[in-house]
Amino acid sequence: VILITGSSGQLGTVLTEKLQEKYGNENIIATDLRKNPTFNGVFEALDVTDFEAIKAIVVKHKITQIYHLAAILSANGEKNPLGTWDINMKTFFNVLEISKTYKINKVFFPSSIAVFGNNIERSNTPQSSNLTPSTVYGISKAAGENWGKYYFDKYGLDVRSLRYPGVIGYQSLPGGGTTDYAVDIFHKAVNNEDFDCFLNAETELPMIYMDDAIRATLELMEAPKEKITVRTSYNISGLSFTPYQLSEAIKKNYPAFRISYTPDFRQEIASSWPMSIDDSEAKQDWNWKPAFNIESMTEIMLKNLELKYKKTNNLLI
Ligand code: VAH
Repeated sequence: VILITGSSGQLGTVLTEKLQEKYGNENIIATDLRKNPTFNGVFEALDVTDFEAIKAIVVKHKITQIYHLAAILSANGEKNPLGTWDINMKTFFNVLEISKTYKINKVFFPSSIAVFGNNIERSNTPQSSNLTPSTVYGISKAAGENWGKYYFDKYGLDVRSLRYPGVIGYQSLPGGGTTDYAVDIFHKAVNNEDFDCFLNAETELPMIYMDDAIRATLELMEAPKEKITVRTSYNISGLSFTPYQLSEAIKKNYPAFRISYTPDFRQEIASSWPMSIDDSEAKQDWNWKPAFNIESMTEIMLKNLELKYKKTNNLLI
């Protein structure tokens, strides 16, 4: 039985559904502070900073695997650095300790390209780069990766992790990240609105389409244990583009679409991150290969959001 924290979040919403499809609704226990109104399945309200509350759920549902997705993202994290550190670390320590005590089979910890900071090779950033994160979110992810490895080395806890690029999907909205623009832009485009981007036109960042992000997660978690040679967190790549390139891809479908640029504090964060990622280790160890490029992603995002907004508008009428 699988426990997911952060199940109402951007990634959690879609990952929960995929896990339900794969293992059956009754074997997936979704948890978050609040339930998604549309969620179907077993849900428990949970504040992951509450050790006793997680423990109770683990015992009650005889949990064997945990996907710990709850966290504060990069941009929001900068508004309250110490609070973010507390939440991101306390929740993960709770998960690690409970997993050790109750002999959880596998734990998934999402890391991020935010672990990288200035002084890296920004193109094709290698797995083994020096980690000098520029945000408290990145610092918490870099620390988390190492704690995961520590629990594996010392206690044999099977913690697995990916360094996600910015995740782009139509099913859910991101909350407070630096890569959020790449989702917001699609919502504006299908509503025939202009988009003002908080990064400048040339800011190239690593991104990944939601289906690829979910597939990478499941492939990593299903890989035979002996294949996992990276116990901190795997670099994975999807695609890379700038806001300008994305707007051009959107214009092929929406010729009237207009983008403007008003960089804010998030520009500095983005400028410290890689532009693209070298994921040789993930390729080698568990055959990672992304399937989406900017054209196929743009097409599928626009099509699905058009359908979504059409449905909501019909309901409103
Ligand atoms: C953020 N989307 O912007 C997250 C991510 C690639 C960065 O971890 O904070």
